[in-house]
Amino acid sequence: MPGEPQADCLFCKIVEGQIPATIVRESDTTVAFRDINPQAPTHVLVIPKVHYRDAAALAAAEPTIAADVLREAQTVADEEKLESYRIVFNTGAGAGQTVWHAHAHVLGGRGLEWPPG
Ligand code: IU
Repeated sequence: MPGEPQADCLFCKIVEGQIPATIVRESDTTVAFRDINPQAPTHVLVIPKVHYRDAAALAAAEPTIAADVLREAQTVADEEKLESYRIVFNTGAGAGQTVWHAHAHVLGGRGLEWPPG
């Protein structure tokens, strides 16, 4: 069922505390944790607790929770004292998405080029 935990989803396991993660924030609807393979001095992922395969599916089904993810990502940027930063939702394999549970990347602490690769 859309939104239900998926047995084979690592991010659902992080939500349920079944695998460890360095959690920096948690709300009723979201969890934020440090990326295991950071691409910048600050690299935090913000995920909804509900399972949707990508940001588009989350926004369509649960727009309020999608807004929660964005607000939490902004709060992470504030707490990390990032002056310039990027909040990214890689959506689809061609855009580099590798984990099929919606997530926002919060990247900062170094110069970020535009356009991204
Ligand atoms: P992507 O946008 O789907 O490519 O991002 C997935 C991210 O999840 C990527 O940056 C991984 O390093 C990160 N990640 C993680 O932090 N912890 C994990 O257990 C796994 C992936 I699997």
